[in-house]
Order: sequence, then structure tokens, then C-alpha cells
Amino acid sequence: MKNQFVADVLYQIADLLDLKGEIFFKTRAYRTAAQAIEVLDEDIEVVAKEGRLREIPGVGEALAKKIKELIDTGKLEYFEKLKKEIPVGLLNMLKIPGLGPKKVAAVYQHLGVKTIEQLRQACLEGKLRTLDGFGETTENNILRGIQLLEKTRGRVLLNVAYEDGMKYIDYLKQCNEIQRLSIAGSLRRMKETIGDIDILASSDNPDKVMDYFVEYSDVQRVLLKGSTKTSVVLKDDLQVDLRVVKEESFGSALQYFTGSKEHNVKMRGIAIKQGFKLNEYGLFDKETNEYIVGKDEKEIYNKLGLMYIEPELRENRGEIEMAEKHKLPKLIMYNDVKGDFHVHSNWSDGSESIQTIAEYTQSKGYEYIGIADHSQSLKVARGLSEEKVVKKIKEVEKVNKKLLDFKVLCGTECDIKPDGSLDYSDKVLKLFDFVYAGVHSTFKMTREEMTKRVTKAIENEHVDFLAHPTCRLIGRREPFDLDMEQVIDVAKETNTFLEINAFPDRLDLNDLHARLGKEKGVKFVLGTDAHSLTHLDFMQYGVATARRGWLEKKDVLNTYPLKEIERFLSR
Ligand code: DGT
Ligand code: CA
Ligand code: CA
Repeated sequence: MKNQFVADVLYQIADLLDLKGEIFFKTRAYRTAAQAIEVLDEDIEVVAKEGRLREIPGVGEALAKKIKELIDTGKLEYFEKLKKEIPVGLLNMLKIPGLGPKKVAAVYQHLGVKTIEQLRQACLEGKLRTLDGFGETTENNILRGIQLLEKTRGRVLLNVAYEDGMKYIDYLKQCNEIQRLSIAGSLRRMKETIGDIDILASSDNPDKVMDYFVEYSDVQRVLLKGSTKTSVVLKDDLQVDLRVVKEESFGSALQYFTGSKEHNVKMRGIAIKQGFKLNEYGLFDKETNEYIVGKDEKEIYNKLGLMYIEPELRENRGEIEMAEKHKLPKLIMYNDVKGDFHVHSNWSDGSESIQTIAEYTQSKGYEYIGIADHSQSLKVARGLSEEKVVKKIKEVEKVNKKLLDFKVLCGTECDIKPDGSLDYSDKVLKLFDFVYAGVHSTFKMTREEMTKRVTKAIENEHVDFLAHPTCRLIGRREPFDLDMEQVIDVAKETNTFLEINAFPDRLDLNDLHARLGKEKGVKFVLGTDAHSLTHLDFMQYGVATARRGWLEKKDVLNTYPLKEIERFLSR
């Protein structure tokens, strides 16, 4: 699906036009269209092919033509021209979280700031606060934004790499010369951000495989092409490395190129201690150089006296020691999930009706679905008034009457106010099948204040789940400074499930927090935070994070059958 790609280009055009000081309505057209395409439940390529682009809100004839060009060629001349008209440093400044076109234009016009480095200097020297609408806080926010940008530079979110990688794999599967094929690297470990995509193949005819590899339609340019390694850059600027090895080395190469580097270093040390040598070609006798195993990953781990270690655990965080003792957890599996609890319907800011969501998720194989719309104060997200809550509950009952072997649970994502109180009265909270509590505004608080706010909220007896506990947005907003140990302790005392929000920009709690929670005996709930049907597929990134946090099936509410869910929620 190219939806996100097209939406991103349109957002960038809107920013560029703002920068150029274009008239307001033109800019708005690009943003409206970008938003509509982002949550579109159809593949934009299909819509384009069937000539239905103009049915998308905000898309007129001219814009439809541009979108078509973008889909067909991967490029848009208008966009390229626009970029050339504006100093490239200003474009880079737009990538700083929290810095919009208006502010960039102001620092450029009044201070002559043209690059991120100059902007950093100007902030440090306190020059921005001399401008209208800027203050010391703005300067600090910009400095923090620059830091955040530098941390994620050149990396993409997991879902972007995953979709690109799977599409490439589908293409490579058509190549007759390839025997076995796998994703490797950080993508196989399902890390929250990915630097580049690594793919491994085995073949007796590597040159033919490489020829086929570079012929892929999404390739922008070839960086290097050899018979063991070829690297290309895709049209969305993501790099893909392909390695081709012989069948007998496939397992050892997969082990090597899956990483992490830290995991591999430890593995090689263990091999040496036992009189072996381990590299991407196989496991060898240290003295005689005789090949021992290498066809399959499992053989290698077992030969070294280790349990097989799932890719998501390979970070050298104690997994090798546990594998030696045969004490690794049996991780939750991707198909263990029986339902999602964090879904927004068109009663608040989601794009689909409850009925449509129910039918779709049942066809996906779920047993239940939890609809958690926003609460009354969250006006930007069309939060539900108390009267509307009552109406919505009736609607859910109506939908449930029509469904067989499936249940819609009516919940809410209730806002936590700055003082830790909740956005609905207890009387209203009691009406829901389940209650998520979550922070949605006033993020700037001290560690003590924020910890108090969150723990007070989950101490309310009607709250079942804590939504996206740290509120981070990867690459855009830092997590709260929370006393996570204390939050976990209170969650345990109050039987509150901590969410692993599966939305790829969030993945919140993260893997390390999940592991800490598990060690302290707290339980978890997975939620996609879906606002459209396609977002429901984000569940796998939540499961990946749970696996990276060493969680087992029993630690995660969504793996339980409906009966047990209802028993828990009625307590
Ligand atoms: P990324 O791409 O930054 O998200 O992270 P990775 O883990 O995919 O790293 P990448 O693409 O540089 O290399 C893929 C794997 O290859 C890496 O996880 C382990 C292995 N590898 C690469 N370079 C080295 C190295 O210098 N030493 C060792 N032991 N392994 C390496
Ligand atoms: Ca990689
Ligand atoms: Ca790589």
C-alpha cells in the first residue's frame, strides 16, 4: 500500500506552500487530502487504477493527476520543483518535531537562519525570544526537537520497513533461482525503528538472483551489486541489503545477519569456549576447520547447548544465559490474539461504524472487539458527551443482537485530567464494559506530578486499563518522565492492565517496560488505537513488542477467550 507514502508527500507539499506563503485554501486542500488518504481503507493504487481518486475528500482534478503521477512513477515533478525553490536547510528544519512552516519562515526572514545548526546556535544564544510569538520555552522545545530528530535520523518506523520488506519478499518468491528466503536484521527482530532492511536468500546461482533483485519496480537506485551482497535504495529512500549464500550456510548466515551484533559477539565467544568457530558460513571445528552444522539456525543453537532463541529476544539482554539454563519463556505468538480493545469508531474520531468494525474483525478471526471512543472533554477527537454514551451503549446492544459467536464490548478511552481525576463521573464510568484511562494533554509536568496523576487515575475502581502509559510518539515526542516502577506497583495492587499500544508511532509501553512489568507480576492489554480498518492490522507490532519484552500468552489479556474476559471485567 502506498497510502502513507502519498499522504506524506501531500503533507510535505502543504508545508512547503505554507513556507512559500501561499494562500491558505490551497494548502488546506493538500492537508485535507493527505488526512483522507492516511485513513482510507482501500489501497490508493487500486483507487487510482479504477479512476476513483476524485471520490476522496479534498481531491480535485489537478490533485488527482498529481497523485496518479506519484503512484505511477514514484515521483512528482511539482513536488521536486517546489523543493528546489526553497533552501534545503529550511526543508530540513521542517523535520524538527514541533516546528511548523510559520516559525521556520520567521527565523529565516528575521534572523537569517538557514540550517539546523544555525538554528541550534540561535536558540543557545537566546536570539529566538526576540521574535514575536517566540519565548524561552520555544527555544528549549526546539533544542529538544533537534535532539530527538538526531536520534532517529535515517531510521523508519517498524511498520514502514515491514510493509516494504514483505512486498519485496513476495516479489523475490517469484524467482526460481532462490531456494530459501528470509528477512534478517533488525526487521526480523521487530525493533521499533529500522535502519535498513536485510534479506537473506540461498541459491546456487547468485548472479541471477542479484539481477532479479535489482529489477524490482520500487528500486530507486542500486548502491552496489556483487554476487554475495547487493544493496539498493527504494523509492521511499529506505535501503535494502540482499545477501545470497549456499544452502548449507543458510542457517548460520541467517543467525549472523539477524543480529543483534551484541548477541552475535556473545554467541561467538560461547562457540570458541567449546572448541568451535562460528561465522556466517557455519559452525566449524576450531582446530580442523571441519564444517559441523549451518543449514538451520536451530542446529547451531542446539549444538552449542542452547535452547533456540527467538529473533525478538536477540539483544544480549540475558537471553543467552537463560537459553543455557533452558529457562527461556515460551513467548506469546502472533496468532494468540483473540481481540482488540483499543478501537475508535465513528462515534468519536474513527472512520468506521461499530457494525463495520465488528464484521471486519470477526472475519479476521477475532472473538470480540472493544470499542473505546474518546471522552467528553477531548473535543478535538470528538469525545462523547454523557448522553451520547448512553446512546452508544444502545447501539452496541443492537449490533450484538445481530452477531453470532462474537461480541462487541463497549468501552471508553477516558481522559485523565491534570489533577488525576477522570473525564466522566463514576456513575457514567460504571456503564461501560471496560474503561481505559489515558493522558491526552498537559504533557509537561515533573516526574512526581505525572506519576501522581497517572497512579491516581488507575486507583479509580472503574478503570481497567492504562492507555499508552508514557504518551511517547517515536521521533516526535519524548516519553513522560514517569516513575515506571511505582506505576507498575500501583497497577498490580489495583488489578489494572497496562497497555502495550500497538500503533507503530507509539509502541507504548515499550519492550523494556513490558519486561520490567512482567518481572513485577503486572498484566498487559494490547490495543491498536485503530481509527480505520487498516489500523487494526497494527496488532502484530504490539505482539512483537510483547515478545521483545519476554511476555508469555498468559501475561496478555487479549489471548484469553471471551468468557474469561467477561469474568475479569465484571469484577
Ligand atoms: P539497523 O539496520 O540499524 O536497524 O540494525 P541491524 O541490526 O539490522 O544492523 P545491520 O543492518 O547493520 O546489520 C544486520 C546484521 O548483520 C546485524 O544485526 C548483525 C550483523 N552484523 C553486521 N555488521 C556486523 C559486525 O560488524 N559484527 C557482527 N558480529 N555482526 C554484524
Ligand atoms: Ca538492518
Ligand atoms: Ca544492513
